[in-house]
Amino acid sequence: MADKALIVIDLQNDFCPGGALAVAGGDEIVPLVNRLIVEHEHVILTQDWHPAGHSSFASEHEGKNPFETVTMPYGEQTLWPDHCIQGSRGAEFHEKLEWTKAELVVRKGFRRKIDSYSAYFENDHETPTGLAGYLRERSLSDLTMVGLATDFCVAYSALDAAREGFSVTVVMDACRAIDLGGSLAAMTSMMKDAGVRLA
Ligand code: VGL
Ligand code: ZN
Repeated sequence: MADKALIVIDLQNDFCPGGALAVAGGDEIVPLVNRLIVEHEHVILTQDWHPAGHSSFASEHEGKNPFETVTMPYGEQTLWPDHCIQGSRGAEFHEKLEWTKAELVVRKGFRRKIDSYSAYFENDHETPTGLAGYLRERSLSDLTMVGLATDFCVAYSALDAAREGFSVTVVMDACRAIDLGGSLAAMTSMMKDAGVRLA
C-alpha cells in the first residue's frame, strides 16, 4: 500500500522577504502550498531549527561572510546569516501557511556542529533525522515536496528520499530558490538524474 504524503519544507519567516535569509518570492508560494495541504490527507512539515551560535552561521567564523564556505569535519559547508533560531519569530512558519493539520513537524539543524539541509540526513550524510523510519512505518511512500529553498533543503530532501527508495515529486511552482553560484541548475539536474519527478 503506497500512501501519499505532502512534505512542506522550511516555509518559515526567515526564508521569506523581510527574514534573515530571505529567498526571493518565498512568500509567493504560500497560496499554492495551502491548496496542496487541502488536497493531501497526510501533511508533514519541516522546520529549520538552530541553536544560537550554530556552526553554519558566518558570525561563528572569524573573518568569514555569509555565503562563503568553510571546511567542516564532514565536508564543505556554506555559511549563512544567523537564521531560524529556536523559539524566534524567524523560525515560526509563515503566518498565512495553513499548517494546523500537519501530522508531524520534523525539526532539523539542532546540533550545533552539523547543519542539516535534508529532512532525512544531516549534512554529514550519516546522522538520520528519523523521517525515513517514520514514513516507512506509516506506509507513506509516495511523496510530494514543496517549500524553501529549491536548491538547498528541498533538493537535498528529495535526493535523500529518492535514494531511500521513496517515490518523489517536487512541485517546482511551489518552491523558490536561493540560487548561489548556479546551485539551482546544478541541483535541478541532480534531482532529474536521481529520478525525482519535477512537476
Ligand atoms: C536552508 C540554508 C540554511 C533551506 C536552511 O531551508 O534551504 N538553507 N538553512
Ligand atoms: Zn539553516
